[in-house]
Amino acid sequence: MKIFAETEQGFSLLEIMLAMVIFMIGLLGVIAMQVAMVKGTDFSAKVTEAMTLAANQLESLMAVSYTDPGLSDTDNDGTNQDADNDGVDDDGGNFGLDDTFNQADFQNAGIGTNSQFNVFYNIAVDEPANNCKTIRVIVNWSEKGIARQIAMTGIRTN
Ligand SMILES: [Ca+2]
Ligand SMILES: [Ca+2]
Ligand SMILES: [Ca+2]
Repeated sequence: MKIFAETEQGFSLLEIMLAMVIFMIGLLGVIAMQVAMVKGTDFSAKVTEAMTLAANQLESLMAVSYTDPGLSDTDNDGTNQDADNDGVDDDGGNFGLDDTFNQADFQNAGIGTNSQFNVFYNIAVDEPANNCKTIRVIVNWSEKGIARQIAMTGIRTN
């Protein structure tokens, strides 16, 4: 009887340690989940800001006059690149539309929250058809050392 009473009384050290380990594992799981959620919201906030920056840039370029200096192919890699008029860049490029940094027609580096976004845009003249300009806005930023980029394209008619 006394033996029964002793075994039923409380938890053994092993049981307590086991319970603590299970609790810790559970806690770590919760922490990991929260970290992942914070990372997720942080990333989507950046994507949202990048898309807003791109949309604003594109919107202002859609609003200016067709001959505005801001709508020029400054380095000329998006003009007269399609002599056979098939919509494909004859020298195998992409009318310079995907260019960033010094290769881009325009750049506005270090803007937005923490100056972490770079906005670029390129103009292809008479693409995809004559009297049209293709405008591609690219926004890039670095996410924990990984380069991220979004792009938005618009077509202006004369
Ligand atoms: Ca260009
Ligand atoms: Ca071509
Ligand atoms: Ca270029």
